[in-house]
Amino acid sequence: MGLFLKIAIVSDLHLGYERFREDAFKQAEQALEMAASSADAIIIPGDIFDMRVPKPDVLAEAINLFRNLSKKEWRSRVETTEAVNRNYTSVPIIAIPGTHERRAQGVENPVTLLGLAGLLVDVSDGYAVLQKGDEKVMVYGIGGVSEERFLDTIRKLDPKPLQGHFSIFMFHQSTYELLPFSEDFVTFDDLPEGFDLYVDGHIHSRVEKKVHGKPFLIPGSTVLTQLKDSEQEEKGFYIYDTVANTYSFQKIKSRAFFVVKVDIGNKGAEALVKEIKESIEEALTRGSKSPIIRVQMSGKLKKDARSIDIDYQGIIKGYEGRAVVEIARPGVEDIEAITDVDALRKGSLDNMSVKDYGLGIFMERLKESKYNLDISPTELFELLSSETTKEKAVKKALEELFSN
Ligand SMILES: [Mn+2]
Repeated sequence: MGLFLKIAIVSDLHLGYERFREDAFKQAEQALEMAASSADAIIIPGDIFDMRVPKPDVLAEAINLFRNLSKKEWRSRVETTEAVNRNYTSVPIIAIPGTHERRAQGVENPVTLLGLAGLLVDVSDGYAVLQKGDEKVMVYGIGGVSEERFLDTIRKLDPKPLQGHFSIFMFHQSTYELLPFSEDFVTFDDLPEGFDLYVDGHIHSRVEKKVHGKPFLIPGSTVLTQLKDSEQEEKGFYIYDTVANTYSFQKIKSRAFFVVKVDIGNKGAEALVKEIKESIEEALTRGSKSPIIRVQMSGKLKKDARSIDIDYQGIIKGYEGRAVVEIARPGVEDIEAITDVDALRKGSLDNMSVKDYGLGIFMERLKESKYNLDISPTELFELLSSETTKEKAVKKALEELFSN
């Protein structure tokens, strides 16, 4: 009959990501176009955009991308929706906002805008039903919320599968099994029961697990963002066959990323520079076009050698056009490195985003100062980080804090 439904799961596109803006766009475009030509529908568990308030040119990029997809001859269509926002299309592209798009409550986010424009279906806090012939698929979505509110949100919404439908539960959060360092994270058991497939975003590397005996999939991001060891794997997306209950990972052409380790081990400045260059040259022989190479150093220089004598910027510049080089020095405050070290200290995997790390520090400090106010710390964090100028953010937060 050929009526099986193939669902592509594409996540964390991070359009507008400043550092690798073109990679973000090209790799998102490639993943979505491949998905559109090989699947009957696309679901996106969050972080289409890298920021809550994308600039008009980033919005234009996204609009063009999704408009092209919506013109395709789709073999399935969205028949019904029951979500917070109204639906304006039958094109089978279903999404939720993620943490990067998350804004203070009651403020529109950019994924909702794409939904309003009829370019995709925003299934926040509700569901959509896809149909192809007799085959029906239901997708229930909960957009990214602060971690400590997620369990309450599940309880309040009480998501249930639909009878006679292949039912998918889609969300964008951390889970305790994958990141065992915060009691705020839900466990697999907390997720609603009875769905045929669980799909999560947020984590930028690939995950395949089981929840309530059913597949749980995270495709990872389509663009490199955190430059961690775990991001050296190939990028791509999943295609899930809802009749055979099988899935496969489809790779995209993404910029290669290599982490090379250099032991400073009592070297002098000159010897260290030589070793850094050799390790970069070695990575360049692996045959990728303009890869990102992160040099991870450990150890100390020999006694009378000074780090200041090493022209790291000169080394980086020397590879321009051939590679994007990043040199992580020990002892230099590098947020990603701190995140890694901290996550390791807490015995977790290295999958935490910088934002979550920032939020973690914020919560800890508030706890130390015995914070006790009506507004939740994460709401406060959202308020403080939702404005582009510090003055406005502080003003807004103060208003919120002292309005009663
Ligand atoms: Mn993300």
